[in-house]
Amino acid sequence: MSILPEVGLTRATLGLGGNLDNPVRAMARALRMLDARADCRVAAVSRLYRTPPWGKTDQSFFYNSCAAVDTTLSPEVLLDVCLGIERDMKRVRIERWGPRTIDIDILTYGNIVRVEPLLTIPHPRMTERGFVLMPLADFGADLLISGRKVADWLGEADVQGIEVADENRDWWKTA
Ligand code: PH2
Ligand code: MG
Ligand code: MG
Repeated sequence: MSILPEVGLTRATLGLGGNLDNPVRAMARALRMLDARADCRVAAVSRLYRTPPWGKTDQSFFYNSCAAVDTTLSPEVLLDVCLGIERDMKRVRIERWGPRTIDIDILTYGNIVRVEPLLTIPHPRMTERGFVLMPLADFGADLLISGRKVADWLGEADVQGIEVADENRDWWKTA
């Protein structure tokens, strides 16, 4: 990943996942839709992971990934864009933490910290989730979250059962 975004751009990181229909294709399409926008550029993408369901365990394995996006959008508008992509892709979500076709979460936005009902940054549960930390560490191991590096949070996280499903960082360009 390039060290710094261009002047005027803020680097946000996103967590993507899904476990219904074809989540890999859904994540790939979502990343391509973001990259195609004039106000967003995908600066880094993790490897692709297959992960055991977290929170609600009686459901299918997920596929997860993370991406860095350099953007001129504010956090609120970036969230709207991500929710719009979820909607365009006809996101199906049956229940909280349950099966879904695609989920796009803002993990970080520059180094801002905010707690708001609709958007808390950093993502409040990211430091406990191996399925977020492991892909994020592929390009953001030194990123600080609440004063600690992603790599350090990852060292304490439960990563049991998480597997790399595709080593190729360009998986999203073709899937
Ligand atoms: N997302 C959830 C709940 N549980 N488990 C895995 N493995 N991956 C996810 O993306 C995931 C989850 C709610 O957003
Ligand atoms: Mg989520
Ligand atoms: Mg979400």
